[in-house]
Amino acid sequence: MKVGIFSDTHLGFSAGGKRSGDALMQAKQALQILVNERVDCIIMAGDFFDDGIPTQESWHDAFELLEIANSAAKSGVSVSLEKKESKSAFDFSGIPIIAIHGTHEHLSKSRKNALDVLQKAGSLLHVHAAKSVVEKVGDKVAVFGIGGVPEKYARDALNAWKPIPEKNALNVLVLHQSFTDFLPFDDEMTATLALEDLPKGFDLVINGHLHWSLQKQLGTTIFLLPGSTITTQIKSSECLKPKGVFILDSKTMDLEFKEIPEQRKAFHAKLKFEDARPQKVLADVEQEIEGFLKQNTGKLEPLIRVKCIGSLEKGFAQSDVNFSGIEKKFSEKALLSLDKNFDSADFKKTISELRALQLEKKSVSAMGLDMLEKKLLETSFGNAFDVKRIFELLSEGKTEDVEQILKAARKN
Ligand SMILES: [Mn+2]
Repeated sequence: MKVGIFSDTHLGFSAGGKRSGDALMQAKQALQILVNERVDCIIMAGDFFDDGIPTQESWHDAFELLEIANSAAKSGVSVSLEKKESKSAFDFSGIPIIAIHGTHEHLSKSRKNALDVLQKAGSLLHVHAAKSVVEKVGDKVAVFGIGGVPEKYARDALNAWKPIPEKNALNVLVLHQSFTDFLPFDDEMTATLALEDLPKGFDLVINGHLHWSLQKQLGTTIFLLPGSTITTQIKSSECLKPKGVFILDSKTMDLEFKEIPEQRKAFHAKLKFEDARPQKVLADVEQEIEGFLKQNTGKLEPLIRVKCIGSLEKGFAQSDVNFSGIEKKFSEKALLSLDKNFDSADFKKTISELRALQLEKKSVSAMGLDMLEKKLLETSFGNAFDVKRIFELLSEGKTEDVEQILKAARKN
């Protein structure tokens, strides 16, 4: 069997911004590659949408995208979904897509998430803490999926589920989390899972969430990060390889990478200065941008991120480095993201300040949820109920529902 793999399409990303069309444009090419390669089934590893509650426009994008697989010629496989004791056949048109939700689509247990809606529409199969078996004469692939959850619950969620590989099948585990092995520093708040925590006996483990692509052999298991189909944050790890899809041959276990033909290239540089004058910084940044523009082979204006660190000559402050001239000069040629973070005697960044900056990158709702969780831990409620649900209800103004949940929690 040929299994197509893609992840993190982030439909709706940068809505209204300069890159508003990128997510759909690149995802359509990704899916088209898999259809052209006549894969038998397709696995999607989460973050199909950029938002947990997609906009009308994002739904439109989703159906436009999925139609590519849904209207393709049938591959002749049968697909079933097994969750706990129940087993049902998935009635699909075209080439079946087996998907998990990502951290972006994650909602509290009591709610239907965006992928549940797509499954109801027959567009894909949403597998969460469940197994889907794909069969074609003499060939069987068992896909075990678990959707993305907040990192601090990831380890517990995986341990509670305990997927057991099938005999006489190719066993694939699909998840959507961070792994401590891939973090630049040890930070318990951003990942609880390590590669060694992965359940054993799987032939292939596919992990979404991390947007760069990587393939790693773990004993008899192939660990694959398919990477996203779009660059959301311009990180150095993401700029090294182009975006694309993977195709697995279930017989030979060969994994082939296919690049998305028309994609917005991303470049990243970190320039380090020592006692430099602002003029020198600006000249170097400009030279770096020129170099990247020469390297850009794509038709689209590239994403270029340049970060300047180090120190400025005595008497100069960070505010003396003004990028506005450069931004104007290249405004038609590239999407620039220029950043400066110089050390200076009167403005030394402490670790805690950096952490605070990192926190600021979180969405307002994520920060709000964190605060609510912290406050609740200080009360007698502790973690007696689903905080995310409470937060959602509070933000929708449904205080009466919140009161009821709190009353019920007090009884327990
Ligand atoms: Mn993602």
